[in-house]
Amino acid sequence: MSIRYETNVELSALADRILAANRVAITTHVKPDGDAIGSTVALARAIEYLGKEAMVWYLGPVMDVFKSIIAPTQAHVVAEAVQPPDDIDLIIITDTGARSQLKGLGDWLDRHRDKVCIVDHHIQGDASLSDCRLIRTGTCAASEIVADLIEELGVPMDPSIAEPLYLGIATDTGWFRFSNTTPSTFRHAATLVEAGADHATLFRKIEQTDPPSRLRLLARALSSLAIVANGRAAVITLRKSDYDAAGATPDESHGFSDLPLSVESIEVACVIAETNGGHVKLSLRSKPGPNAVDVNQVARQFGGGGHARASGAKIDVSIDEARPKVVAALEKV
Ligand SMILES: [Mn+2]
Repeated sequence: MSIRYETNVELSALADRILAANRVAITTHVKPDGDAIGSTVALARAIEYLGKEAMVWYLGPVMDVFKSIIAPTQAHVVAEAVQPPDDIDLIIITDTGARSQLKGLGDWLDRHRDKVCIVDHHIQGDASLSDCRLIRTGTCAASEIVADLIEELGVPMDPSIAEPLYLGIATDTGWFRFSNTTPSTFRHAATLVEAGADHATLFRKIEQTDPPSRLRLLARALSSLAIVANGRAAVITLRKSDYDAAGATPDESHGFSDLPLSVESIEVACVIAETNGGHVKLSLRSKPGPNAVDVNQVARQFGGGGHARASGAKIDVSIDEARPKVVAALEKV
């Protein structure tokens, strides 16, 4: 019988586990985002304040923009030859409870299962990872739960803890625009700004760091824009030659698929990008609402998938073959 992925501990019980430990390892999901970085770094600093040892372990590359947030806290990146130690008292996983997001640590987590606690805000996860789960699906970010945990621990909120927590809350809510933004989100944000989180500097550090090549690539992307399906769909085409001319790497077109949605009539947008291997990558986005297009269904037609509002696919044809097929699929939905 499988156990449901539900909360089963109180904040105070998790705080007691931390207070009883001396060496605490903290980890989070692969390719850590702002919430993953913010919740782990803040928790590590709070645990160090209590005179205990805290170590942070990340899976996959840490984006450069986060490095100044993490320093001076020591963070390790898991690799074949770099594994977390076994002599620890407690392991805290934040912002996920899914094995698929923790590949590379599975054996270590299972070996220490009775020491593992989860702090998460996602609906789905694997309860088999831990019997100590603090899951609040109504919170906007794991960082919001960690803020409460730090208060419960009696650690004063100083700028070095407030800043990463604010980062987690701000990035998971799209800087307070997404529907997961609640009155509690604003209350936490206010507390963190009062404690010294410099929100304007953080925004600049995280959101205004593009290289010029990305803007040059955007110019080429927008000049390829085609509006189809009676003005309801947009298609952007990016060829290998566009990346080369802009001097941009493949990941620099990240987020372009959201841009056409700023047009009132456009319900669905797709970026068709030629990859280095000669394949074609589709990124699909749609707006919420009564006539929302399920882009997961569209991506599935091309062997991909994802979510109803955001999904993607990789296809093994040339970009000139792919484009009319994508346009036809969008015309249909
Ligand atoms: Mn999160």
